Amino acid sequence: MKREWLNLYFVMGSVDCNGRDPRDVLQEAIKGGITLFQFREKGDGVKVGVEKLSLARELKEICKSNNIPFIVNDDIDLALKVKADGVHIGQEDAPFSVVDELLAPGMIIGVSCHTVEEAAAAVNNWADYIGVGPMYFTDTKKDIREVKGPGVIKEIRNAGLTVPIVGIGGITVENAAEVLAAGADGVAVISAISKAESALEAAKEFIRIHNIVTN
Ligand code: TZP
Ligand code: MG
Repeated sequence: MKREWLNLYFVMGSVDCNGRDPRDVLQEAIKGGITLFQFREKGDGVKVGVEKLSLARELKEICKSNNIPFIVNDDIDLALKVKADGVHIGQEDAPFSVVDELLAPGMIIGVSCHTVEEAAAAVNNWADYIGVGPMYFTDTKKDIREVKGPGVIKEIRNAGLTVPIVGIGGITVENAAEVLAAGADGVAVISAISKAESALEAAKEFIRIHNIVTN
């Protein structure tokens, strides 16, 4: 996987879009410059079964026709069915070795990490990238861990780990620069794009910030 794919990682499911059609929100976000997409169908009122599968297929097609890699959160079966480019797993999900076994060769594996120890373990297991958070408080995920801020990314970098990293959790255009300055390759956001008045403008602004901080 390319590190630049993490520049602006948009994560979203049908319940994150303030009632808007997720396909439209994704199209807009792509026009705004997102570099990676994760289908994360979590929370109250989510789609299940064939409805989830068909939404995943449609979002995958939108990504494919725009050359945006498509990642599925947790659901390995679904990832294989829609021929996703990869999966993202949490510390509580299936163990890495099990996931790796099930995936097609070359599929990306991203792992959520909250500490230097978890990051080191993910690297030892050949995670392609890690998501570190929550950076800030967020209402989007109900079972979040303790908020540690961008400092934990600094700790991971100071420990010598060069693994591709995205910060996640409560990231907005106001605080994204801090996360990047701490050593993240990019930011992963849900609501700051999915619930923005214009997903396109929001994504553009994140890219502008990324360019300022990393150039
Ligand atoms: N993992 C840690 S925090 C979080 C996830 C999936 C939610 C991020 O959502 P938002 O709206 O960008 O804060
Ligand atoms: Mg998970």
